[in-house]
Amino acid sequence: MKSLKKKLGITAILSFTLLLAACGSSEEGSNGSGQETASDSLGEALDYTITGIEPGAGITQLTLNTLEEYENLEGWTLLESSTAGMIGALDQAIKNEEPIIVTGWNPHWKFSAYDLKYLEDPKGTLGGAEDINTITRKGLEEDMPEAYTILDRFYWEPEDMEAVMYAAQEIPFEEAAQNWIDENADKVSEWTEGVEKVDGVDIELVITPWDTERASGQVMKIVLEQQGYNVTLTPVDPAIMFQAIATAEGDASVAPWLPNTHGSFYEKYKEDIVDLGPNLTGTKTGLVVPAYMDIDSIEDLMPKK
Ligand code: PBE
Repeated sequence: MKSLKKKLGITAILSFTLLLAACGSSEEGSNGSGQETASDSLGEALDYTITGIEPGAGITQLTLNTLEEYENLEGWTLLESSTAGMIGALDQAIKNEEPIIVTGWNPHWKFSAYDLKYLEDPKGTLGGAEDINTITRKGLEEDMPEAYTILDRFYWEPEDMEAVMYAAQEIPFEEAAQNWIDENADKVSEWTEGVEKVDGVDIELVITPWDTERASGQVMKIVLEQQGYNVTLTPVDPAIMFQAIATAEGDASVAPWLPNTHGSFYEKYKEDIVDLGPNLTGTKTGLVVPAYMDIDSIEDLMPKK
């Protein structure tokens, strides 16, 4: 798919070369102690490696916890790289019909580009099904009641977010968000109805750097600009995002994935932020594999020999 190719920049190609180099060739055969199962050879084929994304992502920490919690994942490692690197490796594995296990989430276009499935997570150490919440700094309600009201009302569906994300594969996020707002004036007016306009008040939105939040962040930026605000949108790692809101360096965020993916940051800062609840429900994070792989659960994986 053309748009996919566009997304794979130099980083993806580089990471991907490294991944291939790291993988080596895997031999089918005896393990020396008798029978070798399909699961054993899967581990060998993958070099006992899960292909991950950015070190600062919530899902990276959850996956490291997962490697600790499941005894059968003894000897497995997480290869941290970038979202583009993960997608490059996934794309290449699927082209070659090879196995791969990635840290994945939705909404994400990889689920419409490829036939993928989540591995069952009986211990529940990965995110599972969760929400994206809106948080603000303390005092925002008093200082900027108009923005606070809009942020508090902001709620949309996964299909809305996906519409912006998918459009943004071909056009800039700003444009994709503006088009969505133009086409969904009724939804937007539910958030802004009766709210007074302001005259050039500065507000700082803090988001994370993934497409899901680039979509929601851009939409909220434009909605607040139409209301008269000067909006800055700053993408940072999840840990910094929570810290920025807790220390009032930033005013609000529409990006926390809760209760699990960003749960540890939330616990750390919950006394110092205001949680306005979900702006979207129905996200998911977990380990993701191509549907052709003959494995359904994390527990099907075998420890390294
Ligand atoms: N994600 C997408 C992020 C949140 C949004 C799942 C890659 C994370 O793991 O922090």
